[in-house]
Amino acid sequence: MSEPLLLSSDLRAALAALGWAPTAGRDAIRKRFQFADFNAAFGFMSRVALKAEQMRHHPEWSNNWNTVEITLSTHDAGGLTEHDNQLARFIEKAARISP
Ligand code: H2B
Repeated sequence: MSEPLLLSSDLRAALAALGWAPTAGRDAIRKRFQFADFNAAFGFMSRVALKAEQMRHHPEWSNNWNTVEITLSTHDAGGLTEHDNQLARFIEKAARISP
């Protein structure tokens, strides 16, 4: 399977407008999400985990009580691709429905 092309600057700008910041030293984006409590944070992670497994595209992430930090990049392509754009958009929706 060939990897998708690296993401266009327009899509990168759109993700930046949603709060996804470029990371230093590699072609990836990151964002911190905060929830009411651990239950909400873990519920959010569960929804994202199921989607990631379905997509076979997995976030690099960490959780500390009500906070989830997520980095997205396509390892096989060595940078940001449409997979990251799709997963970031799903993550935005999942964050909106998590209390
Ligand atoms: N996730 C991410 N973020 N990037 C990848 O390149 C990637 C992945 N590759 N999840 C997938 C798994 C691949 O290793 C398996 C074999 O599908």
